[in-house]
Amino acid sequence: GMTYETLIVEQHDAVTLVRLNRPQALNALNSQVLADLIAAFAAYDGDASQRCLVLTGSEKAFAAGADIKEMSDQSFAEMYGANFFGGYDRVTATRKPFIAAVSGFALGGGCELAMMADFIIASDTAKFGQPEIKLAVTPGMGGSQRLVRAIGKAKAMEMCLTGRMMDAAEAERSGLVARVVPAAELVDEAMKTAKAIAGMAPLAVLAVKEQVEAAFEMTLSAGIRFERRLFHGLFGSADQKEGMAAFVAKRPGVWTGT
Ligand code: CO8
Repeated sequence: GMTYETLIVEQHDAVTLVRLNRPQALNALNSQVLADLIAAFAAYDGDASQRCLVLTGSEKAFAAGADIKEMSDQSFAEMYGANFFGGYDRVTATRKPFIAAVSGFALGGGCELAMMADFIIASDTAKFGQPEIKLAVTPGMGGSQRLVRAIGKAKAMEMCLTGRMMDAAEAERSGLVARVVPAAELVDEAMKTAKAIAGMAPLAVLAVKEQVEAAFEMTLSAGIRFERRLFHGLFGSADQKEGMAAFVAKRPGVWTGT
């Protein structure tokens, strides 16, 4: 497999496990991390044997934000000219599912990276926050948009204006995370969930992801029409015939991805 400077990437059957690995900087996201993530996600997307991806950090930190030391001296011309961190659009462009498994700090860009995932599973030690305001800047990797959609205006605005952290219990209550599990079980639980998704019919998995994402981009009536058309379209797949026949025969379905 490929090796990366800032990531540890493993394939476990049909699941890719990606660990952020800059422990000396609490996994702060610098340009090398972004380059490595782009490459790892492109490899995942292009490998038909891989059906779900788990992105995690360490027990202490998922990621403590964009790398402040790398950004601090940059000018407007450098940031805007290079479209600094615009490359995260290539991470979110993957059509296949991706789960963030978050333990410890998920701050600033770390919280924003977690929110790029299809959903977040958190350990009971997870702490989410958008502390950029304390550095006299703002969220810059989608936080002001995705946090509002995830937890609503009141909590999102409060978090971005004060920089306060939200613990795992509040994150679950607020809808930011799908589930909270004990820290020691986080990666196992996320991998188990990923394996379950990886065992579903691949075309249906792609379609579900497109449908749910459409809910954030479309009007309700357009989104419902889009959903229905994808549903109709799956009746052109062999796996739909197999899935429904298997149900009637009371046996597990066997998918071909066609
Ligand atoms: N960037 C660079 N280095 C960092 C970062 C970071 N975000 N976070 C931690 N580190 C480094 C520390 O500098 C320290 O390094 P050293 O040992 O060389 O001094 C090492 O990691 C360990 O950190 P601490 O000693 O601070 O560990 P503590 O346990 O005392 O504190 C905290 C942990 C509370 C997480 C603390 O490290 C902290 O507050 N970190 C910064 C959090 C933050 O402000 N994050 C937001 C950054 S800005 C951002 O993410 C913008 C995103 C949008 C960019 C998009 C551009 C378009």
